[in-house]
Amino acid sequence: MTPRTLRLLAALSGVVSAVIVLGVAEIAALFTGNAGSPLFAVGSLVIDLAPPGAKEVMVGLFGTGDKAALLALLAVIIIVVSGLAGILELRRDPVGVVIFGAASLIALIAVLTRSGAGGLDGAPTIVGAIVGIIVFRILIRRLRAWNTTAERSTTATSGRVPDRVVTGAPVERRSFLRLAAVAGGIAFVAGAGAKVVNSTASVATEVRKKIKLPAATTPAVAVPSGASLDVKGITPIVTSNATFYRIDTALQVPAIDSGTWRLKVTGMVENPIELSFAELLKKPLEEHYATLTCVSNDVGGDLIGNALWLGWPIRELLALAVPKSGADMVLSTSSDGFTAGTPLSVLQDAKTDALLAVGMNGVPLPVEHGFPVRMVVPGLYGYVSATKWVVELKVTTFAADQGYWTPRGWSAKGPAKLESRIDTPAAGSTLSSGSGTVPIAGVAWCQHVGVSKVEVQIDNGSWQTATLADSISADTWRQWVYQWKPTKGQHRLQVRATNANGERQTQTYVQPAPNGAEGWHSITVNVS
Ligand SMILES: Nc1nc2c(c(=O)[nH]1)N[C@H]1C(S)=C(S)[C@@H](COP(=O)(O)O)O[C@H]1N2
Ligand SMILES: [Mo]
Repeated sequence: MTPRTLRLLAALSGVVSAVIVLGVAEIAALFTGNAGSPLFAVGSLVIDLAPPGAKEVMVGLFGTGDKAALLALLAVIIIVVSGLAGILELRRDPVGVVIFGAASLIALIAVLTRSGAGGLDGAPTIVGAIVGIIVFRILIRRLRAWNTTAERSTTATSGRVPDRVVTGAPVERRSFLRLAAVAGGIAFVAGAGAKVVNSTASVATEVRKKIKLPAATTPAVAVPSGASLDVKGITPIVTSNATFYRIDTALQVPAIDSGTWRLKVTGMVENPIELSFAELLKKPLEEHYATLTCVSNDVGGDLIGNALWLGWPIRELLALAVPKSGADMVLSTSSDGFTAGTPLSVLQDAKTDALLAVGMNGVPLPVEHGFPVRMVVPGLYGYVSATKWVVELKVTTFAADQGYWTPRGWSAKGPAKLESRIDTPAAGSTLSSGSGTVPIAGVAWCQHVGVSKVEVQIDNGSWQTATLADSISADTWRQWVYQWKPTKGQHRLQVRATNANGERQTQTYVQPAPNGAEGWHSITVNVS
């Protein structure tokens, strides 16, 4: 066997053993639940430890694509480290075993430091590591045996056909390859299957199907018929659950059984409260339309949606808890450890429909949007208010506590900013000048204040006032349209909005970090 082949096979032994560690752990996690999955725990730990700069690289507040990228990166690291462990173990044992042990220990720490993890959650990683390391040792031993015999047979045959019989040692070779293929193959297939089962939030999905939400005691205002403009390509006034943007740090969606869910109100309160889902559904629920935006939404971006939320006003819950004087923040915590710091005054304000929401567009919250309960606070960006899978509200102070994104470079407070967006025509599209007028249309929003005016500018022309659709409420976005008579050539279309306080959107571009993007959305179109 050439040194190169030998090294390659040693590396392969390492990688196969890593697959066994993870596969066995994943199978064991079928019994402990997803929290026991080392891959999931390490990935989540990396997300939480990522420095603010890395987050910018991995895009915004972690969209779905970033998570796939993160998992791919983890896979590469695992392959490199385990391959290296194989090579080193062959050269001098137990160096490789020590590397495997250390990596497993890191995974174990990641598992046990996850929010809500219990001691039992460490079991899959330990079982996986034990099985993987045993197979690893056997593989390396068999590889050595194969190599020794191969060397001997090479020496023995060197006088005759030196270049062809290098692989010799059929028994040793077979016993190595068989173990690597069978153990690695089984661990890979069964582990991948278990991973799928572990990551589908099946408990929550099943429980959710059986829930029947009560009707709202205070129904939402009806959507005025004039709220939706008849323009092709404009954003629908209400966003469907299926198309509603999703932003969270959860590598896998938390699966919560609403039957065992509890919300604790803690901290600076006279009466700590614990609330079950059944108790919550018995409260006088209200339904409100509200437009939710992500602070990462760039000018012209689509991290925004408008839905009908059903829930219990948070101010009523706080009134029962009775906050102590001096408190100025509510730190809400998700079951997965995410936190948001919301001004107490906003949550207590009688004019702000801040909800402990259980319903979204007429159905129980979709699992990925926070089932069974989330917060929705009109007028604030999601990262400081819209905690999904919420399990605790701690009444506290901005001086004493910070939400998840604050130490990561985002402002402690995040009121949503006035913005507007052109939906149609599409940027870069080509229109024909023969078709009379072309609608330039889109949405504008300034949650909790409202939009009073939208203007459109073509090239360097004067600003034209667009027609505003009716608004549902100040908490929701508003559609607008301007009928344009295009002339041949390339044109720049620009939009700006004015809010109900008479403040106009500022022109200077400001990037999303640390407290939301600013600037006028502009696009270029061609007219032929
Ligand atoms: N548990 C949890 N809740 C969370 C987040 C999160 O990462 N974890 N992200 C927040 C952010 S940044 C936004 S913009 C909104 C997005 O809610 P959506 O995914 O339902 O659109 O959820 C908020 N609630
Ligand atoms: Mo966000």
